Amino acid sequence: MDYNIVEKENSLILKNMEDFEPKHIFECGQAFRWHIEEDGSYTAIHRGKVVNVKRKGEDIVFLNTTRKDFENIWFDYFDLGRNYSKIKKTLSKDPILKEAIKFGKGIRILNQEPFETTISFIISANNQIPRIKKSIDLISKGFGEYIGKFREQEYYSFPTASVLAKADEEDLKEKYKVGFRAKYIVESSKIINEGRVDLNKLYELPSDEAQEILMTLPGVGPKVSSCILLFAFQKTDSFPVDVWVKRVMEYFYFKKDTKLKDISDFAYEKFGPLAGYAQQYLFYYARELGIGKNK
Ligand code: 8HG
Repeated sequence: MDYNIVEKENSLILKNMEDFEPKHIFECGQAFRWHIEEDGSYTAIHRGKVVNVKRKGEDIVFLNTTRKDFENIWFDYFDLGRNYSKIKKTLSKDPILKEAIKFGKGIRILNQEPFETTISFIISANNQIPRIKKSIDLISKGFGEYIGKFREQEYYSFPTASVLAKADEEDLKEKYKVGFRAKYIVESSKIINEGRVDLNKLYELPSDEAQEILMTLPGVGPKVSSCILLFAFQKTDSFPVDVWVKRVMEYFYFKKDTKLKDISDFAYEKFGPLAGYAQQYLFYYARELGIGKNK
């Protein structure tokens, strides 16, 4: 991706960034570890670093970081090596996607940490985004390491598998509000910690093989694994179908109740390796506008 970066006092400025909207990136459903500030900027935490991001006219301003961290960490996290204009152009051939993209035009799919993403989406099953965010926040404060303060808010890293493997299930249920998912969190952490599942291996595998391995973890089914594949491993052909995606797909394409598997097969046929992006524009569009909710 072509961009022009300028360093100014305590900030880095990416000039003329079209396909980058902090609100769309953080609020489109893919991530839970961000905080909206009074000035409308977003503060996020990733790999033990805290960054603040804001749109200012045509530019994107990064605060609380260095050029080195931008190049080593944030470039990859924000998927800046990818040409979203091209993705949007291809997907916009479909008239429904064209509208969804207009709505969420600045979405980028973040490259999040595998273990954190796995546990986060185990927590997401039959859950609501504000509650998912709350549990992840509590877990980080309770089990993670203190990283630092930004604008009076304290930030903690997400704990490692070895730490969560030793967590008490009852404690997770009561104090961290994860309900029935407590045992899945502890069991999956144990399996990962003992190396019975090696998350780092999944980067190199094709989506279906990586998915099969993820689904050996307790609490990880087709939907949860599709989210992990897309949000941590860049498997962009992955098309997670949750309630919102089901609704929006039925509303616009099927006009009738349709099985989850039929929806994801259809999406893969239609969008191929861009299915994951299509899903994200659709999820955000459906959830923000309540599409298909009262059919
Ligand atoms: O980005 C997401 N895509 C899909 N398809 N599902 C998601 C995303 N984010 C997210 O939290 N979910 C799921 O939707 C988890 C939970 O089942 C529900 C919350 O609205």
